[in-house]
Parts: sequence; structure tokens; C-alpha cells
Amino acid sequence: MKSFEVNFDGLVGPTHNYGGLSYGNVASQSNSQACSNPKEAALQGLAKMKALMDMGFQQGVLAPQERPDVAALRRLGFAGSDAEVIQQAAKEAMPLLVASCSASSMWVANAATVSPSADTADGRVHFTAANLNCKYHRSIEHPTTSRVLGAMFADQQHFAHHAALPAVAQFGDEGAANHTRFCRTYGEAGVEFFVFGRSAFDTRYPAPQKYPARQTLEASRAVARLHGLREEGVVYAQQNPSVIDQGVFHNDVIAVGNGEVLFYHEDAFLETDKMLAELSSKLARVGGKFQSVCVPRSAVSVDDAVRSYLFNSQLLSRPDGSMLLIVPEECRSNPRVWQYLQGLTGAGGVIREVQVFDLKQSMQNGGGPACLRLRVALNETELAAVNPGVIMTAPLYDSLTQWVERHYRDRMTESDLADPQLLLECRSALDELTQILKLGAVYPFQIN
Ligand code: SUG
Repeated sequence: MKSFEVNFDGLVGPTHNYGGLSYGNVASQSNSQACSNPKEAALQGLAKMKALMDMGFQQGVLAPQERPDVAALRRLGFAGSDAEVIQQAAKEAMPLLVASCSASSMWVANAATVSPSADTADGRVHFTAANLNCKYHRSIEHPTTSRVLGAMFADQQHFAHHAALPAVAQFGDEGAANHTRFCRTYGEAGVEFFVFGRSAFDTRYPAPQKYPARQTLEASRAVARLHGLREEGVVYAQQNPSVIDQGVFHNDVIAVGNGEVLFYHEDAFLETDKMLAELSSKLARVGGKFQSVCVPRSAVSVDDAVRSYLFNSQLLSRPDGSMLLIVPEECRSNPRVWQYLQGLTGAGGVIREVQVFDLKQSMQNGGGPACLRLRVALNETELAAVNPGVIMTAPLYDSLTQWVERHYRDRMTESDLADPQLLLECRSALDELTQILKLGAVYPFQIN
């Protein structure tokens, strides 16, 4: 049976703004309070989805969330009508209003961890929504994420959904951004690779000194248990705490894997040799031949990796078995990174082609091509069971582009977030979106 990797990209929501909300994420901190352009952000994301679809890849779309999240503000004690809640928060606690307006659900690599059916005990595709416990503005995403994923992957014969892990830092879970899967073909059993930043319960593991480690070992292990993964099909590795302190807040900022290939920076992990050996032997057990491509620090420093987002790229398999790397424009404007990429694709190795995309609106908040997509490996039967409304097609691309043009503003600053009219605009846009994507009622304003 045929199998595919389907990339579901997050559609950027109408409140996209630069709130400076993510301590430890260099781009988010340095662009705090800059004026954003939600319309451009959404169109940049849609252009990437369309380009991948046109190249023959399976592409889907994941809906944004209702923002401002008035219910979240009410839980923090703001009261009255929706407009009063927003106005009171703007007056008394602007950072809380900004957090409740974040369009951060666009980075769907953090929406959930997904295990394909070939890896799981019950033969279903398993999803665990990420609790995103490290940052308040992201911790409010998972209830709606679960509803949206449930509406996209509704068939219980094929898809199993787990609620987010307990909402405490000890089970901090950031979803697929710290999870990679190696396999020979997408439909065969593979090796799931979980990368954690710290252990919450075992003090023998080192931890970063400056910035938070968002993913814990205990969260990764819990997800593996929930999904029914076999011990011999899982590898855990620790991120090098010193790169977290340099701005590598997720593993997907320093490594990316696909098929039998891991593309990573020399400084990405602790105990790298042991980890590579384990990946290699576990993949061999399921018939795969593990390959790693290490980028030496002498060619690309950690700082250049963080600024360019070289590793926040999409590594995609082409029909001839070679691979294509989708990178952000910032890689081309960094001379060391660009030179490295020219050498890499010219060397006759597995990565043969680089394609560049302009994702500046998302990049300025620390979200590159890989952050914007959630990978779901599916066989033909499972793909047929996905809600067809969320699979990208030329007509859907046209409808979504027109929808963005109709509903989105082209500039957004703090004072715009305080405008109660924005809430009404967003709700009417999202109401229409659920019809375009055939999701049913998934947003709090639709179900309460
Ligand atoms: O969680 N930025 C996101 C970026 C997430 C990137 N995802 C992956 N690497 N997979 C974050 O830090 C910034 C929001 C603001 O500051 O307005 C933000 O949430």
C-alpha cells in the first residue's frame, strides 16, 4: 500500500503580532513591539503550501485559533461584556491582553506529537496535543488544538487522540518540534526520536543555565507510552544545554530528520556518538540504513544556525530517493550558511536541492518552514479517512487566499489589539473558515 508524509501547515491567524512573549526565543525577543502584517504573514504561509502542493507533495492546512481569547482573560479575573474584558485588560494588564491575542498556534510543529500507525501497538495513528506549558500564551492553545485535530482526523478506526499531558513544567511538552521519525518508507515501522531539554525528576541530567528547557524527558516518555510505541522503536537524546542557552529553544532549531537521514549541527546533542549508534542499530532492525549529515561548527556556528534557521527547514523526499531542503530566505542572506548549502547540494550526497521561501513575518517571531508544519505519515486508507476539507487543492488555495484578503488587516500593533472590533472581525472570519475547511464547530464562540 502507498504511504505518504502529509504536511499540515498552520494558517496564520488574523491577530499575528510581535508580542515579545517567548523568553529564550531570540527572534521573538528582538522584534518585540514591532508592527506586524497579518495579511502578509498568512499569504506567505499559503504560498509555501501551494508551492509544495504544486511540486507533488501531499499538503494540508491546520486552522488558527480564536483570538483574543476572551475566555482566558475571564479566567484571570476580567469581567463584563467581551468588549469590557478587552478594554479592562488593555488598561490594567497589557501583557496579558497581548498573550491572549497571540497567533502562536500558527507554529503547528508544536501542536501535537504524532505517531504513525506502523509504530503503534493498536495500529492507529496517535496524536497527543502538546501542553506548551513553558509559555502562558502557548499553554492556552491545546483545548482548541484538540478540537481541530479531532475534526480533521475524526475516524476512530484509524485515529486516536490523547489530551495534553498534565499542565505543569515537569511534563512540559512542545510536540513534534522535539520529535523526529526515521523510517525506510513512511508506511513501514520506524524509529521515533524524542529530544528533551532536561529531566524534571532525575538530577543526573544537566540543564541550561540561562534560558528554559521546554521539553522534559518525562513528557517525552509519557507520549511514547500513550502512543504504544515499542522500546526498540524509540530513541531518547538530550539537547546540549549550552545551545538552549544560545537560543535553540526547540530541537527543530538545530536538527531535522526525514526518511533515513538526520541533518544536524555538531553541537546539537549530548553524547552524540552513542545516540547515532542507537539510531543506526534500531533503524537497521526495521530494515533501514541510517545516514547522518553533520554540519560542523567551523562551517556554521550555533549563532548563524539560530539567526538563519538553517535547521528549521523541511527535508523532503523526492521520487528518485534524493532529498530537497526547504529553507527560509534568511539562509540565503547569511553568506556562511549559503556557502555551506551550495557545498552540500553540490557534493553528490543525499540532499541535492535547496529551495528558498520568504516567511519573514513568521521568522520574526522565531518560526521557520519547519515550525509551520505538522507532519503526519499516513497510508492510502488513512489519507482517505482524513476530513477532505483540510487537504490543499488549487481551489482551496484560491478560497483561502480570498478569505485572507477579505478579512485580514495589513498592520497590527498593541493599540490594534485593544480594539474590541478586532474580536468581532476575527470571529466572523473564523466562522467562515470553519465552513471553508468543513470543520464544524471548533471555536469557543461557536460552542458556548
Ligand atoms: O513558541 N514564538 C514561538 C515560535 C515557535 C517555533 N516553533 C518551533 N521551533 N517548532 C515560540 O516561541 C512568539 C510570540 C510573540 O513573541 O509574539 C512565539 O510564541
